[in-house]
Amino acid sequence: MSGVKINDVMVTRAIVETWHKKFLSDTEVEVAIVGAGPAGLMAAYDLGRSGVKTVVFERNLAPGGGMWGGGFGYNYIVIQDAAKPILDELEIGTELYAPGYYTANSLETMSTLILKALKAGVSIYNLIAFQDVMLSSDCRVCGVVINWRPIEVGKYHVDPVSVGAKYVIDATGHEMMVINKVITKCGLKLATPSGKIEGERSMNAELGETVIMDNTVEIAPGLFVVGMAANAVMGSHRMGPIFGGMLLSGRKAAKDLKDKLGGS
Ligand code: 48H
Repeated sequence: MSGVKINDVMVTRAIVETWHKKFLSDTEVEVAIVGAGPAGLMAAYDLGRSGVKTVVFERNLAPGGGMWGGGFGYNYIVIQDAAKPILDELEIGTELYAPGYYTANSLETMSTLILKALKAGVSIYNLIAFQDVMLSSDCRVCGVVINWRPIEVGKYHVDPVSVGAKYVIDATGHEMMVINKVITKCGLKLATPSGKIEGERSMNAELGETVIMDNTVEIAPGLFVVGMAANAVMGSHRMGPIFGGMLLSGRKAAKDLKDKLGGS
């Protein structure tokens, strides 16, 4: 083979220095998104392409959340009319199954979302777990506290680090990890009927998909909620493997945030 001889140590230095440089530039961002599922990545893509400095923290090795497995482990998802234009815009193939029901390959859909978000300038950090929020003295969420996922899994006593953000998005799906933290540790009142977590309701895709946009709100000062977490916190229904609402919810949060950031 021609060209420069490969030096093993140079490979190490290239990776470590490049990662550190990137991470240092991401310690203060406009929007920090916790969870790289479809809702979080959709929001990330829209924010990134609008020039909003956006970072995504995902605890798993692979971003993608619950989309890879489609429904029942069959790697296809269903999309309804309202969200079809998003797949067209992203050049993701769809097939009309019946009026109002499109199928899309879950691998194509998710890999496209990841790629589009990255190409839009979003930083995605995998293997990083959200552990806590940063709270300002006037009780506003103003960043995230993170640690390496293997440290969390190993239950090692290693203190986490903080990343500042003007806004944080809880995109952690059914688990609502960020919201749970602000409820238990910050005592913040949520923008829900009771001020607390209402809790997810059983399957009803029609109802679940109808209300998800209304449920996509600033749920506590500085904290937005998208996707399945939005329905879970508001006491709305789950919807199974129809994914249009996840994408529409991510897009709505990005729009609301762009309006807020533009105005601030
Ligand atoms: C870092 C974390 C942490 C943490 C979790 O579950 P997701 O795919 O979420 P959504 O809302 O984009 O999509 C929901 C959809 O996948 C789904 O489950 C549906 C439609 N269900 C309907 C039904 O009836 O069941 O992604 C959330 C992501 C995952 O990748 C997690 O690993 C990640 O968040 N995450 N990342 N730190 N502490 N907790």
